[in-house]
Amino acid sequence: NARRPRVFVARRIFPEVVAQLREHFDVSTHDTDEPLSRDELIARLQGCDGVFVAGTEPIDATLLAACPTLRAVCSMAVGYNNIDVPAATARGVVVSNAPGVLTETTADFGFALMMATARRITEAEQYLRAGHWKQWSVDGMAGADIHGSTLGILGMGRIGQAIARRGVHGFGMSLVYHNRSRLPAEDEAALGARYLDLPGLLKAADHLVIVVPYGPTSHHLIGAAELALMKPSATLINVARGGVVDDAALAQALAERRIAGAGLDVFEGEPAVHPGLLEVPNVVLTPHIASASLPTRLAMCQLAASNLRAALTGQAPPTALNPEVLPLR
Ligand code: 8YV
Repeated sequence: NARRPRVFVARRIFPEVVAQLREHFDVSTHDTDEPLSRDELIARLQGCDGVFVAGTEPIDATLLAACPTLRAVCSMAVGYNNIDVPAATARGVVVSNAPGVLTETTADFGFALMMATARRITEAEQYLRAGHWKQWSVDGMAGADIHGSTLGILGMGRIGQAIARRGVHGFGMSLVYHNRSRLPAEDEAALGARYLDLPGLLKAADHLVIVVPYGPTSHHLIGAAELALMKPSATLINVARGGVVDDAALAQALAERRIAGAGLDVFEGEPAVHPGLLEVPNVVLTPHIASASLPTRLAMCQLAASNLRAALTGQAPPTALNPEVLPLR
């Protein structure tokens, strides 16, 4: 006799995942890629028990207060800086993210960006397409080596470690890293990883890959002062979040060749991109697609859907961020 829980899917996702949700819930969907405004989202959430989001919808205290029936916020992203988890916890709303399923795919892409940046693949293709390739040149489009160089990882979580494994085992790179906490000694030993403070990491890395979560403590973690510590031959790769890097300072450092290049999948204020980054040649720019292999995007959706199912049927969601709220219900 109990009514089926109501779920709103706030992004266009794979139809088979919506179909799975419909087996358990009354589902309404937003079917275009145009993001909903905050007011539209609040309107669509009235009377809903759960919401499926990506890493983009701002789920803050005001929105939660305006949607009092909401009991579960399930995101298909691993990063959850768009969700105010303490505010959700205070209201008894369970929140989940989607860790694990995108680790290897995102690490593949981080590595691809690093290689494209070091070897100037985008710049070289543009040169070719523009018809500038008329002869061979001894230093034409010559870049930096990956193999045998020093890989610097800022943020040694799941994705950071997956990138580190590729670098060490696949490319014979030596590994330096900085993280809130050190890896266990056996993990450091397995990777030959050297822990450094942030300035030490910036000075040592030939290729710096940023994989830290975004939040108040990582906002503009890399700005002009930090970029100034890097080698002029170094590259910087960001597959974490826009805002961790000060894009204006980075554009300037690239323009002045204070570092050799950057590979960026994420931007402050995306989908807008700092105009200075669009002007410099020594940067590889991609539209936030590090997790975008089809199997991985499907797995991310399915994990978010599993979390919703569990949260709204009284089971433990596989990847809840605040499972402590559940016994309260
Ligand atoms: C998502 C991401 O594509 O998981 C994350 O944190 O940034 C990406 O994998 C994006 O957030 C949309 O869900």
